[in-house]
Amino acid sequence: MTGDLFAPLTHPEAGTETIAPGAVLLRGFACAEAPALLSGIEAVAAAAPFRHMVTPGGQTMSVAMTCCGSLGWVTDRRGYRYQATDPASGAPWPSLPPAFAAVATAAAEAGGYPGFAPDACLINRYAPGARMGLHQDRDEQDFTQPIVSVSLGLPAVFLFGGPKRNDPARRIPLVQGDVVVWGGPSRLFFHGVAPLRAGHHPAADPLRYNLTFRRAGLSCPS
Ligand code: MD3
Ligand code: FE
Repeated sequence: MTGDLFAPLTHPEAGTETIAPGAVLLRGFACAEAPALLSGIEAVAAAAPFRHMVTPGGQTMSVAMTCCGSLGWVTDRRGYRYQATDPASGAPWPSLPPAFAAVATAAAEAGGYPGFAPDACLINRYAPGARMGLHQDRDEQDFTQPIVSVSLGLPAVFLFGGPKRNDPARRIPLVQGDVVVWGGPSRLFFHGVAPLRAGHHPAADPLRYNLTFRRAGLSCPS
């Protein structure tokens, strides 16, 4: 009964917006799954705690990160890479919580990329003031595979540039439940996140989380 009343608000296609060639914004796509996703983050962080990693240039990142899946993204003085184990413990990364893969695959399909099977999920945690400078995601092996991002907790302003670092960046506000599927020509576009503004959020006070689902290795390893 109430499900029927609210169906139009949660219907995936209702909020589908193409923001660049191959990039699709699904407003509110993961709203219903937010509690399960936040529980999943807690479970992952219990086994692989959030940490502030160091860039090859020696800067400590303001965003705290952890990973799950068969591969995790890491950075240290030696460079950026994916690896199967958590450098903090030497243990394999926790597996993807069940709710994670389901949302990523469904969102990718809604965005026009059926059959997406992520092998890595990077979990970013932003406290007020944390930011992510403009960068490309190019440590994955197959750029024909999209990246799916899910925003949780406090709102943020996403910076979305173009194929060149100097291309002007659009500012796109993202709130809890918003999902973006980045594929096709936009897959290698520069992007970042403006410094998080302080605020309160009932589900994640005072933090923002972002899940990025990736296919880091080859889809059909030979
Ligand atoms: C556009 N994270 O972890 S997700 C990252 O909100 C990262 O934490 C940001 O950038 C965050 O690498 C933004 C959105 C995103 C992810 C991958 C992209 C946008 C992208 C790849 C290509 C183009
Ligand atoms: Fe990125």
